[in-house]
Amino acid sequence: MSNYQLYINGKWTESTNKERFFTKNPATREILATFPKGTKEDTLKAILAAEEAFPKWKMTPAPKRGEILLRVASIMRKRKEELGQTVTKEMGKIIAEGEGDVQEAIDFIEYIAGEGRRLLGETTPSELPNKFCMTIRQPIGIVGCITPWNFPIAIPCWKLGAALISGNTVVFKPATLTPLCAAKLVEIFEEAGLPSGVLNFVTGSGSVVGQEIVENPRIKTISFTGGVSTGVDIYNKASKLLKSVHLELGGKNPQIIMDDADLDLAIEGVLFGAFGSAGQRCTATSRLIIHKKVYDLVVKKLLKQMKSMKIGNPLNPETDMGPVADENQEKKILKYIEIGKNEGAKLLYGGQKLRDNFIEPTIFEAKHGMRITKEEIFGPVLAILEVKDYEEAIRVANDTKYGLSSSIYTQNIHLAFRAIQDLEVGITYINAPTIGAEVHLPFGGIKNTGNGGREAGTSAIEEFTEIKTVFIDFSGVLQKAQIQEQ
Ligand code: TXE
Repeated sequence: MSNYQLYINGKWTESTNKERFFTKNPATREILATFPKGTKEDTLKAILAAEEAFPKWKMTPAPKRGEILLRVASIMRKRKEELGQTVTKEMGKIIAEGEGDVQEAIDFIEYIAGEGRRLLGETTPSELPNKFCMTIRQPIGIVGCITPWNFPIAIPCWKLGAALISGNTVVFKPATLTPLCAAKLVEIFEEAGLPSGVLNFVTGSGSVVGQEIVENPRIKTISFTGGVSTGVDIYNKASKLLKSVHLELGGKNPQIIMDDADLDLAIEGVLFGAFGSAGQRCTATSRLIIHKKVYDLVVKKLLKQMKSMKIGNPLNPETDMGPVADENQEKKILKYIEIGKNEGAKLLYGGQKLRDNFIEPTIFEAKHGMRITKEEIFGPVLAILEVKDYEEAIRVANDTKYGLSSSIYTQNIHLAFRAIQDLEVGITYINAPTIGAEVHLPFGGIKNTGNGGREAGTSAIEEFTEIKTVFIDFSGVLQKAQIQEQ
């Protein structure tokens, strides 16, 4: 077991606090490593280090910044197996998904490294002669990245990669459940040659380290992924300082199966979407909306498939679903299973705790409007709903306060295109599950899923850059826009 430190100004540093917390394997309860409970003073040190490093990093040509990121990706590739295992041991998702988490990070870092040779602005004609107009992108300054535990390598890389290529320096606070993945990532950035102070890493609680990141005026932008109530709290506090805040919050993602769908494909999709990572993805399928003509058949086929799902050791490649992330997740998910039963939803499959942190994949036949069809459970619990036609399917799908991902299975091209138009979300899949983001496309949602921004793709750098508009007048005379010469 290792005892990790904070990483401030290019050095692994002791906290001002001697207290430590553990990170545990949710499948075995084995303690994996210990970390300092970072303090306000530690966070301030990290912020000052980032502030000092900023001018030089900002002036480092973006393609050079990209070269360091490419080295990060290359080291991650070499260590992919070990990192994948760390994800699985620390967070509990099955090993294929653990390695997938790492691969997503590699893909994004490679993609965003190339952005160092773009960081595109616009050029446009001026309304006046001999005048040139353009926009350039500039870094914002010090940014705070606060990340969750469900993608402990990929989500930090989405944020760190985009922040760093844009020329910002960073204070990074990982989730308290998954600091080991984060620390390994920081070691990789160090090994890749990132200059001291450009990336600073402080472990500890949201209410101490997170709060200082949010409330310290030196930090200009906050990038956060996590729960809605935390996101709203951060938004309220940071907005008082006019910080820009990017929030990536939850989902209540529907998969629709129309009567003409390839049912076997749709069922394969929902199993992957609902029970992958034990349902602990913001894009997890949590509502299955089925056309009445195929409802009984879909349910029958689905339940048959469920029986062959293997729950157990997530490091075993044969396992389909591992544990949930910790005892709080377990408690919350079991509470929702009780809520479902109490509000009259019919338990079709699962519903039991198998052992500590292991919950059976669970399916309820529900009525639209029940809490299990509205609130994010963030666990392996699927609510299925019967609808009479496409219009009702869309009405039910959209009647939620979230708006992240969605999916429709149909062979009817008219319905597919209507759904693209009608589903009120940030992401729509046709004939594919609600999960499966690709890093070169924007990721994010509407309604309570966030506050309008998108991560990944070309949108990634928007979060971390300021636009400067530039006018160059080479006429040699004073020209006045909007004011007519007499
Ligand atoms: O999230 P939190 P938790 C949802 C999901 C899950 C629930 C709780 O429903 O069950 O959130 O998970 C830091 N100021 N999602 O408790 O609390 C915290 O330390 C600043 C959906 O893990 O939102 C961690 O680093 N920071 C989600 C990060 O915020 C604070 C993924 C997220 O923690 C803070 C994860 C504060 N006051 C959870 N309080 C998704 N969209 O994928 C906490 N933090």
